[in-house]
Amino acid sequence: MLELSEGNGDLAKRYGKSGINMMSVFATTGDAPIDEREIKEAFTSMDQNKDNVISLDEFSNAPEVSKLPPETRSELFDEIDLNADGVIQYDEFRIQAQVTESEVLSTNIEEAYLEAYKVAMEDFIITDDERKMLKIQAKILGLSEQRVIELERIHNSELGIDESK
Ligand SMILES: [Ca+2]
Ligand SMILES: [Ca+2]
Repeated sequence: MLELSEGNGDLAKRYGKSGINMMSVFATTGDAPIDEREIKEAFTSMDQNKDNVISLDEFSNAPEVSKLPPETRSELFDEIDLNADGVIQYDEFRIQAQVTESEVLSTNIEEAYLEAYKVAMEDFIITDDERKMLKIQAKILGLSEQRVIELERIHNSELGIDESK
């Protein structure tokens, strides 16, 4: 009865339990950035009595939330209710959606790229083939060239590698 759907199970593996719970609450698959309109729509559909705040009952009745165990529902609710007044204001909802999205998405995507980069960098040399593989990886993950450069630089400086040629 309280089992997550199969799709959520897959995402949970990718994002971790709390990540996917939050992501599904905000009505996003995590495959594309959330925009403000989607956040507003998710909020509006949850606010059943249209008083511009979401009560715990309204929150629990939301389709994605109702799949969760009751204790998880109230944990999530408390997490979103930043000023702890017992209802979720739109600002709180939007902030949490954006924070969650950026944390969950960027952490996982960037970690996935860095995993590939670490493998390629095991011998501290990126061969042409490895560079090709990394470029494909970045493309699949939707990372910009600029971000890839930054990530590699951060990683290298953590390893104490001087990149200057
Ligand atoms: Ca309401
Ligand atoms: Ca609140």
